[in-house]
Amino acid sequence: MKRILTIQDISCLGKCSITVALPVLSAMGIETVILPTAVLSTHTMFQNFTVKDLTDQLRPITAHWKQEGITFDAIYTGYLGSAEEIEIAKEIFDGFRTPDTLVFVDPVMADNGKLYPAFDLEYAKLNASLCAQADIIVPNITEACFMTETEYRETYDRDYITGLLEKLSALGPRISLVTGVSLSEGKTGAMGYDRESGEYLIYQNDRVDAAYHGTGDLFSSACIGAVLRGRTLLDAVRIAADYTADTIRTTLENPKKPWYGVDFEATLPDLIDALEK
Ligand code: PXL
Repeated sequence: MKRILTIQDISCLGKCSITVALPVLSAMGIETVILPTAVLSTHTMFQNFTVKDLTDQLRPITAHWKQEGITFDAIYTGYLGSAEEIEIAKEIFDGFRTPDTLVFVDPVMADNGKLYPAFDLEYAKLNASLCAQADIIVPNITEACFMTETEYRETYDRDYITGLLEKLSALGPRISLVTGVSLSEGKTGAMGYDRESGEYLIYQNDRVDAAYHGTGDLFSSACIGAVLRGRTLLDAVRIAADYTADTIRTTLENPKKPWYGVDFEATLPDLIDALEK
C-alpha cells in the first residue's frame, strides 16, 4: 500500500483540509499520515473561530518518524498557517524526499481574486518558493496570479491561462496545474503544463453553478490519490474533477445541506468506482 504524508490544518468542523484529505485518501486505499499545522474550531469562513497553532510540534513529530525510518511515496501540503510553517514544509521535503517521492503542493491561500483573511503578499511569495520545490502544483487562478504577480481577471481566454502556466512553470515545479479554469461557457476544469515533456493538459466538465468551501481540498486529495493508485495525471484530473463536480451537484440536492462544506461522504463510493474502472 502506498503511504502519503499530508501537511495541513485540522478545521474540527468545516469539511476541509485534513477532515477531507484523510477520509478521501484512506477510502482510495492509501495509508495517510497526517501532520496537523494548527487546530481550528472551524475553517476561517466562520466568524469567531479559535486557533491553536502547532508550529512547535512539526519538527519533533517528523524527527520521531525519521528515527523510526518512516518513508513516504508522496507528500501533499495544503493550508499552512504561517511563514515559518512554509519553511518547515521545505525542510520536510528535504528530509524525506527520495527520487521516487512525489511532492504535491496545493498553495491554499486565496480565491475569487482575494487572499484569505490570515494571509498577505509576503505569504504569497513564500508559497511561490514552496511551489518551486514541488513535482506537481495545483493553484486556483487567484493563487496562480498572486504567486506570479499577474493581474487577476474574472473573464479570460486560453492565452491568459497559458501565460499563467508559463510563469508558474518558471518558478520550478515539474507540473503546474491551474484549477477552476473555464475555457468555454458552461464548462470548468483544469489546465496544466509539464515542463519536462512540454505538453499541455486540459480537462473540462460541466460547470455546476455553486461555490463551496473545501472543494479545492477535495479535488487535490482525489487527484494525488488517483496518481498514487497508478493513474496518469490526465486520468487523475478527470477522476478528481468529475468527483468534485458530482459532489457539488449531490450537495445541492440535499434540502438540509450545510452552508460550510459539501457532502463528499455521500459520493465517496462513486470515487472508488471511478478508480476501479
Ligand atoms: O479549504 C481551504 C482551507 C483550509 N483550512 C482552513 C481554511 C481554508 C479556507 O479558507 O480556512 C483553516
